[in-house]
Amino acid sequence: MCLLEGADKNGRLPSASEGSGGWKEMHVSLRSVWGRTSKVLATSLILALGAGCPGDDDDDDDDRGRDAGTGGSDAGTDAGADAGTTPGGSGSVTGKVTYDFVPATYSPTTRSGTLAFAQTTLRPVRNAVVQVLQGSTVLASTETDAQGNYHLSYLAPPGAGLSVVVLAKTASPVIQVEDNTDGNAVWALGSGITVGPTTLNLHATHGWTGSSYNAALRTAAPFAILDSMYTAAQAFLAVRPVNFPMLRVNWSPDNVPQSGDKATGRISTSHFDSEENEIYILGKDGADSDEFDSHVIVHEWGHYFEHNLSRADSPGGPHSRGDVLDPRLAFGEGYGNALSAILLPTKVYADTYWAGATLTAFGFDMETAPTPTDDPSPGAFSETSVMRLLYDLFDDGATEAAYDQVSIGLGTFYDVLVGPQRTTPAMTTIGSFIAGLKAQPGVNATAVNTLLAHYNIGPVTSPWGDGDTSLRSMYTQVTSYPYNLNTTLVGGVDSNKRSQNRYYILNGTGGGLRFSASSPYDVGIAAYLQGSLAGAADIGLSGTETFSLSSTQADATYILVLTGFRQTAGSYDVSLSISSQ
Ligand SMILES: [Ca+2]
Ligand SMILES: [Ca+2]
Ligand SMILES: [Ca+2]
Ligand SMILES: [Ca+2]
Repeated sequence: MCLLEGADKNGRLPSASEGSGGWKEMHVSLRSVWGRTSKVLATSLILALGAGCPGDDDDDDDDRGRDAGTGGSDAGTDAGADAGTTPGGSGSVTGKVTYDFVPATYSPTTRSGTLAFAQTTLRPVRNAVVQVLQGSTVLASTETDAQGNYHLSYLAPPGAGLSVVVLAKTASPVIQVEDNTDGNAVWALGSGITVGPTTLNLHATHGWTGSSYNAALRTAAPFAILDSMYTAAQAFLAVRPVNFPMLRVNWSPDNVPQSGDKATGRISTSHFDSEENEIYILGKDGADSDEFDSHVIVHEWGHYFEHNLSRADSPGGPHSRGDVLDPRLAFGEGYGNALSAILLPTKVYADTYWAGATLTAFGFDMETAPTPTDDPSPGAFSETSVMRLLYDLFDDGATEAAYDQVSIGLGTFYDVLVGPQRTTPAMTTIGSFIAGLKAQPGVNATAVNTLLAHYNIGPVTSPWGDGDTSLRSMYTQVTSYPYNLNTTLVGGVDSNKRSQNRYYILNGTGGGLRFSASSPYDVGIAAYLQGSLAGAADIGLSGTETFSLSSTQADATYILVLTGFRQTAGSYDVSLSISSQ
C-alpha cells in the first residue's frame, strides 16, 4: 500500500508532526478550485457492492472489487446483464438493509485514537432508495424506513434477470454518494433475485482485516457517509421545516490527500466545493479515510448547509489550531466543528488517519479544553474558541460550568444561521452571529456575555463586533470620498490570517466607485455586498491593484476587503484609495 504524505491544497505539508500530539491540518473548505463541466447522474452506471454479488470485474475495474463478494447473482455495474433470464411474473421482495458502523475514537488525554473495529455495530440504512431492476430498467422503487426495512412488489415481463439494489442515496432530503473516479456513478449494494416472493436482507461490511481493508468487502463506506449526513439533516428537520437542496457527495477508495485531478481521486482533503456545490470525502486506505469519521462528514455537511441556507464569507485555505485567523475563517471552521458535535450529537471530534503504518487519530473535546490548552490565542480569531463557544451556546448538561448558563436550542441556532447571519451587511464572523443571536426571542444577553468573556470575546452588540475591541478593529468606516488611507499589514503568515486582512465599510453613492491599493508587496482588494462579490482586483505581485464598480446602490453597505500575501516576515505598508466616479 502506498503511503502518502498529507498535503493541503497549496501543496504544503501539515504544519506539525502528526504522530506525537502535534496538530493535524484541519479540513478546509476550498472556495476556488478547478471547475468541472459535467455532472452525470449515472443511475445507468450503478455500481453494486457487497454480499451476494459476484467477483467478476467491471470493464474498467481494477482490484477494488466494488461488485464484491462471493456467490449469488450479478447486480453489478452491468446489473442484470449477467443475471440470466427470467420467465417473468409478479413477485415481491422484503428485507432489511444494514451497514457496519465503526466508531472513530479520540482521547484528549493520550492525544491518540483509532477506528474501534471491535466496537462495530450494525446500523440500519435509513431512507435509502431500493429498486427492483430488470437489466437496467427500474421495475419498482421504494425507500427503507427508519429501521432499514423495505418492501417492494413488481411485475416482470419475460426477459433479462432481476436484481435488487439499495442505492447510497436518501429519498428525502436527497443526498447521494457517488464515485468521482468512475463517472459519478451512485454507489449501491445489490443482489440478484428470482421471480416470486423473496426475502432479501442486505448488509454492507467495513472490510477491515486487522491491518488494512479488503477492498472487495469494503462496502459500508458510502452508507456510513450517507447516514451521518442524513442524521445531520434530520436534526434540523426535527425542529424546523427546511427545504434542503439536493446534495451530491463524492467518495472513492482512491480519494487521496494529494491535490490534482479529482476524477482520479486527487481531492487534497475532505472538503465542500462551493463552485460545484458538492462534497468530497477521503477514502485512501493507509493514508486517510473519512467514511467513519462522522465529525469530519458532518463538518463538511455544515459547509454545504451554510453555502445553501446560510452564508459563508470565509476565504478558506490552510489553518491549524492556534492560528490567529481572519475572523471569517475562524467562524466558518469553528462553526463546522461545533455543528458536528451538536447534530450527531457527540462532543469528541475524531479524525482517524495513518501516521506511517499506524492507524491513529487527531481530535479534540468540543466541551473541554485539555491541559495544556489547545487554544493559546483565544478570541474572535480562534476557530477553537468559536467552536467551544458555539457548542456551549447549544449544550445543556447537568454539570455545566458557571460561565456556561446558556442553552439556546437547535431551532434558535438555525434561525440565526438562516436569518441575520445570512443577511448581515458585515462579514460573517462570530460578531455577526452573536449580534443576530441576541436579537432572537428568549436569549439572555447577559448570560451570553458571560460565555463570551470566557473565550476572551467582548460583549458584542453589533455585527461589526462592537463590544469586542479586537474584532471591531478589523473594520474601518469610510466616511467620505475621495478616501485615502495608509495601513500596515504583517506578512510571514498565510493570507487567511488576521494580520493580512482589513475590512472597510462604505456606503454606496448611487454612482460609480473606484478602488485602488498600492504596496511594494502582493496585495488584493475585493468589494462585497452582503457577502456577494461585487468587484475585485488581484493581478500583480506588487504595485497597484485597481478596479471600479460602475454603479453602487445608494442605500447599501459595501465591504472592501484588503488582503496581503507577503510570505516573508515583517510589516509592510499599503496605501488605499477610494473615489467616486
Ligand atoms: Ca480520516
Ligand atoms: Ca457547555
Ligand atoms: Ca451551554
Ligand atoms: Ca496582487
